[in-house]
Amino acid sequence: MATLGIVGTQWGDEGKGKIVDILSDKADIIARFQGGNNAGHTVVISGNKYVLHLLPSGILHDEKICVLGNGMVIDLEALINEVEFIKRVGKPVDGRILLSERAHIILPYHKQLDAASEMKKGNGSIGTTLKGIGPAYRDKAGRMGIRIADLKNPETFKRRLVENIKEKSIILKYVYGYEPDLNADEIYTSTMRAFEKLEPFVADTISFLNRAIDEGKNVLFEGAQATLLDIDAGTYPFVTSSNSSALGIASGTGISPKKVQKIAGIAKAYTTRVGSGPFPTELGCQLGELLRARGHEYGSTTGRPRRCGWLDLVAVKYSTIVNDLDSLVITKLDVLDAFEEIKICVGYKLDGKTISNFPSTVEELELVEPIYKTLPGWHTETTQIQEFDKLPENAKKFINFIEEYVGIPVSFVSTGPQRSEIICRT
Ligand code: 2SA
Ligand code: MG
Repeated sequence: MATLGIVGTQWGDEGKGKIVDILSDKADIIARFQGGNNAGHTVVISGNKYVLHLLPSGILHDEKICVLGNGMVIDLEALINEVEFIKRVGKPVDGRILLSERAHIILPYHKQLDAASEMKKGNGSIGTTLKGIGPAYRDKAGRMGIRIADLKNPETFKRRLVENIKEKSIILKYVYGYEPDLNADEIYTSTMRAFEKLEPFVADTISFLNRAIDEGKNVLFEGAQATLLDIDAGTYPFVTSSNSSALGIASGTGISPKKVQKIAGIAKAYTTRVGSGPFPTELGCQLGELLRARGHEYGSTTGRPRRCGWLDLVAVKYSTIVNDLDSLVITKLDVLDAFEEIKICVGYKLDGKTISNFPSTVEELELVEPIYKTLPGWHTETTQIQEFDKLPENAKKFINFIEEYVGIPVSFVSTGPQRSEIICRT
């Protein structure tokens, strides 16, 4: 393995958690490089469901080291709760979690600003998870952010906190019309108390990861959200505020791009999106509801119903190029078991012309009409199948069609939430 990145090719919730969990078996280290507790990665082991928001999915393997990289934004309380949860389910944590001292922290004003900004946008809201992610990254880019390392120096932290509270109070009051609820002493005390609990995990993860890779350790980079939610490559402004494609691996872990050897992209056999923004293959009808019901498509962080639609290969092909994917993993194939026929978007119509590229603006993407290829369904349960050759013919045709269109191999096909429900083709 050496170094392998795992990223979503759609709008998130492709099942990255399960795939990272499976591939963690061969890894020594699993590193998250962006995002925060907006993510919801679900792993099912022996019928028990674990939903992780901040810790890499490798945490469920006792002996693996899990890194929270410098590109992440950390809600300290959320991290403490997750560490406690991992301890409660009987997994060791000591020496296994490394929290980058360069990661930025999410403070109460970030959450208040997230809510205020979404409220003000009204119908045009992004549909964020309200975890304060955008405002925390805005402070990072604006050089106002507070990092984990700043908490080691209480004087610096206090000074920066007071400066931030002054600024944010004005914004909350005069831009958004909210009476700010920000008490510097209370925030200082609760943050320092939380930091005390997390201090044993704090590390210089850039040095650690570079050394580990040079020593030949196997490192898995776990993306959260996905390529179409990437701040640069995604459907801006309906994106998250980090580089959630492979573009973020180097900057979010502090390693050179030369050190990432392979990238695998995860694609669901259909498409979902949670939050606002264009979604060309969205199904508003009963078929969309059937996908939602069969795929249990509800946000694992917020519980919001996810929008559902057919597989969009124009989008997946675009992600393949952006990430220079080596292979694809197709997940949730079993959700399609019940369908008479299955549609796949193979092009878009825009202003009467056929296009095969993914537009750069949401205005154009709102206007495109999907061009579909219709394949016959297979009406057979695929969940117990563990060999590709044993899949129904039409399911094989579906996978082969994806491979041909995208031009890279499908290395795994996932047919259910359990670890064992996977077809490995490598
Ligand atoms: P944010 O909170 O600023 O990152 O929101 C910006 C956009 O990014 C989307 N986003 C997500 N999309 C899919 N899954 C995510 N994680 C959770 C899950 C989400 C949930 O696994 O289901 O529970 O609702 C995730 N996180 C962020 C978000 O919907 C906005 O469109
Ligand atoms: Mg998710």
